[in-house]
Amino acid sequence: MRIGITCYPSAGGSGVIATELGHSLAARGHEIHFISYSRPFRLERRNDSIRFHKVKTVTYPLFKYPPYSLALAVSMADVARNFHLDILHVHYAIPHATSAYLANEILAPKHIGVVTTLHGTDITLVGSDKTFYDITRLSIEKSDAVTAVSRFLADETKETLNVTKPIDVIPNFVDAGVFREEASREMREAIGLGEGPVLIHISNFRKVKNTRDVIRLFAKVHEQTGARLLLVGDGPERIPCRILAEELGIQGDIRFLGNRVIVQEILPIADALLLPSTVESFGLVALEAMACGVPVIGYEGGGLPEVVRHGKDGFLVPLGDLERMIEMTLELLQNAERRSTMAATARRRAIESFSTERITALYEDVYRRVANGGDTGVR
Ligand code: GMT
Repeated sequence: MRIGITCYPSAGGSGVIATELGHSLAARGHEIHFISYSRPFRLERRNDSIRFHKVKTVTYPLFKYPPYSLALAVSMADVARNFHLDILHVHYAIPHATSAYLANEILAPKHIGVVTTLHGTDITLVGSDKTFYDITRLSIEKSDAVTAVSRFLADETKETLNVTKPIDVIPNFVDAGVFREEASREMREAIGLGEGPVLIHISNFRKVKNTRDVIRLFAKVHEQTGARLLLVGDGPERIPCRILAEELGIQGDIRFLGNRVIVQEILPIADALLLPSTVESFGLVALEAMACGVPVIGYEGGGLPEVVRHGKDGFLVPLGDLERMIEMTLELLQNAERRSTMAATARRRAIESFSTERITALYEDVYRRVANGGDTGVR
């Protein structure tokens, strides 16, 4: 098939999944066209059947906000027409599903099948906000198929946006050949870690990630175990975290590593991943950690329990119960046997339930269903 994919190209789970799906579909013989304002950060130049189409916006003194969504709609229609796309798969509802809807209005009476994948914050934070509510709902209803990365997110979308459209649950995936258990001694040394346990947190340091809980937890756990903490990523909460670490006198045992594209080199060094988000629709980083044999410790809300099974692949505690999270982290770090059983179980689950091949096949089923379901495909 000829498939157009639109996603946010910057670092983030939805962009990672869209890009890896593109790689995987291309490897299975499909022709892939990425359409976005810049090249997705993990998009490799390794496959001739993947092309990138840059959306150009114009600036004009009248435009306080350049209308990217409109330029994207025009690019989508252009690419669909010129490359005879069968499917347009958009990741993140806002504004991508809306642009796809407009692209079809441009192409009418022809119609290209639109598959919208919901990733989380497009519904739980942004889409349900009054400003975008109506347009998010409309764009979802107008998609030919809608998928969500967890059952939690599918239910949440139906409930908060009053959506009637059926939503397929297709979980995220990980390449367990890339995310592996072997930790590199050199990397450990390069980061300046001595012996002893290591905790890791990876995120975009937004409020929803509760990164200050990571620092508070670490202060207690460090006291009893001498552990080190790796913080990967950047965002608005990074400086407040630094300040808090200084106040608690633990800044010397924390490595702020900033944004890293190749997290698979760092993840296996850790003994546990801390993910105390208020809500994660899925928690892709948790799955990546599991593939590396790193148990996950987090709050039990949202879609995280669909990925991490409490007591098997890690520990999930009630939202806000930091004391319990500290206890669980200590239990894990102080019990080598328990940790290694969990590590093996977590990796096995990542391979068996969330493999790239298995999940790509689920998306292919949706594409086929949409492409065969009526007047779809631009010829
Ligand atoms: O977590 C973020 O703020 C980024 C966001 C994104 O769109 O990249 O992540 C969402 O999509 C990921 C990929 O499906 C999920 O793994 C994350 O759980 C989800 N984030 C939230 O629900 C907060």
